[in-house]
Amino acid sequence: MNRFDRIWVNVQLATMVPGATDRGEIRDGALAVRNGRIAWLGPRAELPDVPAVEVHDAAGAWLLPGLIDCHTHLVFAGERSGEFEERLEGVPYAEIARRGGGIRRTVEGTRKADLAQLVRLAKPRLNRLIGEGVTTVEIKSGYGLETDTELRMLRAARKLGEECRIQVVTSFLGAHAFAADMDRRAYVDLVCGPMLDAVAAEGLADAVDACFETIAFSPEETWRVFRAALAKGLPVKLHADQISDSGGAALAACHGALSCDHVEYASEAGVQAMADAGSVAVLLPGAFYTLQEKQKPPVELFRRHHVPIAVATDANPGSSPLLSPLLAMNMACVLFGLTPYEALHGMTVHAARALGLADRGTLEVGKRADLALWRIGRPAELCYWMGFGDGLLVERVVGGRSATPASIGLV
Ligand code: DI6
Ligand code: FE
Repeated sequence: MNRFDRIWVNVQLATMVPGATDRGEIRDGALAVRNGRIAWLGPRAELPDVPAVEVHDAAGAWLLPGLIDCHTHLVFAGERSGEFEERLEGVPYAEIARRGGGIRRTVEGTRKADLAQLVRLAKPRLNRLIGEGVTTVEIKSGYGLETDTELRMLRAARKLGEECRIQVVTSFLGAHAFAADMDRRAYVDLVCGPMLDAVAAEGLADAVDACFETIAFSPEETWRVFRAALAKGLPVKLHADQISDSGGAALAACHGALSCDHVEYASEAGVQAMADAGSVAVLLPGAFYTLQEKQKPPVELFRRHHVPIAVATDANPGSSPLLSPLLAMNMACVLFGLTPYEALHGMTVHAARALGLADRGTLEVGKRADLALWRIGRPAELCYWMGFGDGLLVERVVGGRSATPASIGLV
């Protein structure tokens, strides 16, 4: 066995392997990295006698897979604090949208921003995720609602990945809302035709998302978007059953969706369909909290039908201005009743699955060496503290290379 690039010793390992004995925890362990991948892990006493370029004494800290935020709208211009005030005064989200607020307000600002501005505006938001140990982030389009801006948003997302030492997965969300200046059919024709053609031709999207709701895209319109995506070889995911049981989960599942997101109103039939399709339920407690929703997602049904549960920030200027993955996990526990370990699986192994990524999300030999080292007494602490994430992070590693915020200039 030839040399290792790095070894951590005197470290507690939380592997995040679902169903592992002792919840996948290895005390007084060691983990070795070679060529950007995990090469060995286990009890320190069993560490093979192999030379390493660097050996790090972790002083008893906990090593977990880097966090994965699998649902964000991080790229946009402007802010909507005014609507926040209106909602606090009792104006419903749908009424704000009817008045031309909501997504369309952000569309106006995003269309006016060039690529450099979109990157500059998103970077501080991304820094917050990085400061809490995120090593992979999903970023959607959806604030252009016309081809040039949708493309510019996805290019900005890719550029952020290059500049900030984080893995970025992109989702085309042209079907986020309807453009104000064309009728529904014309807009769906545009999304399924020229827009998706341009996105696919430039390789800008890793998946296609849509918003299926009574106040958004209909079943037929969503079918059209999904068929067009699958015809391009792109997997699909869906904002589903967020404010009503519209059968979104079942519709997404029958297209083999990677994930169904929000799903507060998912029915047992929809959950069963997700289980049959292997779709992940992505819970977005930041939107539930911000919109003061009352209907919680059917966590007990997801458990009973063995539907993997992921957790994400849904970072966006309207329904979820949340930029703390640790607070998202705390909310998933407190508001939705997840256990801390379910929430941790939700931002590691299940989040990877929601993005169709099998090469990350657990500490296992062969997986990407995307890691986060934490100064905590037990993994559940990551779901317990609120607003202290960057105080707990000791080191962040992307592809085997240290990428701690200070070391990459993100402070
Ligand atoms: N559901 C949401 O919570 C976001 N989009 C969606 O379909 C809201 C995005 C925004 O308000 O800007
Ligand atoms: Fe969203």
